[in-house]
Amino acid sequence: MRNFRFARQPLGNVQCAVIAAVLAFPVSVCAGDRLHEPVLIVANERPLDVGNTGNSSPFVADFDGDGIKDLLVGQHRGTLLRVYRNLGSNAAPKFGDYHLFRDGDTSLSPHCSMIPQLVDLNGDGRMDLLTDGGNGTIAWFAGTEAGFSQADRLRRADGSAVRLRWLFSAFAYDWDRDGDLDVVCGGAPGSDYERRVFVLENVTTDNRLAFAEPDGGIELPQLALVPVDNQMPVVADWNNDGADDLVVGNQDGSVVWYAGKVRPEGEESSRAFDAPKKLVPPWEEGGQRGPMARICVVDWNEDGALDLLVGESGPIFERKLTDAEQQRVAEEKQGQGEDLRQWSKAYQEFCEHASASDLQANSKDSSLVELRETLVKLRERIDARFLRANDLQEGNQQHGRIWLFLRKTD
Ligand SMILES: [Ca+2]
Ligand SMILES: [Ca+2]
Ligand SMILES: [Ca+2]
Ligand SMILES: [Ca+2]
Repeated sequence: MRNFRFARQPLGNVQCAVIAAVLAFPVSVCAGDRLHEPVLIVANERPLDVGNTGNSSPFVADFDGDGIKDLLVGQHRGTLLRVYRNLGSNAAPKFGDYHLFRDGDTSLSPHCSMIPQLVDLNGDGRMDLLTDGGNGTIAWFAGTEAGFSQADRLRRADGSAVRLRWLFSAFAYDWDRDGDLDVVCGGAPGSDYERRVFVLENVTTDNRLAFAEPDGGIELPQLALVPVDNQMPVVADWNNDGADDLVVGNQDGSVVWYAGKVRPEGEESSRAFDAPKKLVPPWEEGGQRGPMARICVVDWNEDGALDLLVGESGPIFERKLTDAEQQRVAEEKQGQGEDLRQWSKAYQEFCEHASASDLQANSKDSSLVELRETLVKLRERIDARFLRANDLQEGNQQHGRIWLFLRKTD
């Protein structure tokens, strides 16, 4: 991931346009005294909104490797991940249409939320994608020359999948400072790690990515003072004092900051944190912004100070599709019909061929293997079309917008 913190440029026209566009949407959210009032991220000249069941989860990174940061937005429904390529610049991002990560991948559990982090998890020089994997697992897609591989689960040293009861979120960071990426997790209610942040240590050996059992949980001062459930911790040096801090998004829509204590020179002490400070207040009934603060800490406007992007599971609204979206739905439905016809033809051929051939020799029959592969590919394409069409529905839905809290620098 590129570091966007150090270039200093003034607010560009696009940023001003974002703020201007948002003035049309009255905002009643109070920010902490070091943050500006929030504005909504805009795509195609209207507020970006994943709709459906909301649960928007932002992450900023250079997805396509052109040196300009892009915006990834995970959502819950259909485990979809939107990729908005930045059509502007690093200091003044601008977004239009999105495409879906892996074009509507169906290899993940339908019960997981996409909470994306683009990071080189296995240290091979290519960006990988880390996300919630559903059912207490953590999924990752290894970056490859051609894009990304199918999802795999994070695994223990014995090869079994890491599975943690009611895990909520995962963020890769070298927590123990030994040069490899560990995974900092937030717990969900009802779990052993409720209201806790815990770490899975990277114990990779012989290039086989592996993680240890969770530690006992990080003792955070006054954690109980904030109504934290479903925490989403990220590690960042929020106050730029050289010590890693924890910035934690919470189910109630609040975001809190635990400043890391600066270690004395040369001392390898464990991590310690100051009492939390509230960066963003909880959501309010009847307010503009919803709960479920999934967060990304990034210097959005390249002024040298870290800013905050916050997703939501927002208020209900009636979604209407644009002409372009209606056109896409029609295309997906037509394509699905064609794919289904091809699938049933291939299936018939497969059955005829299989019954005529020696069962023992089936596995070596190259035309049968080919037919089987065709069937699998068609099935994947049909499922992906279904996901994409399902994402474009009208009617009452929850907002899933992205709120930008810019840092005050004066
Ligand atoms: Ca990698
Ligand atoms: Ca480590
Ligand atoms: Ca710090
Ligand atoms: Ca900034």
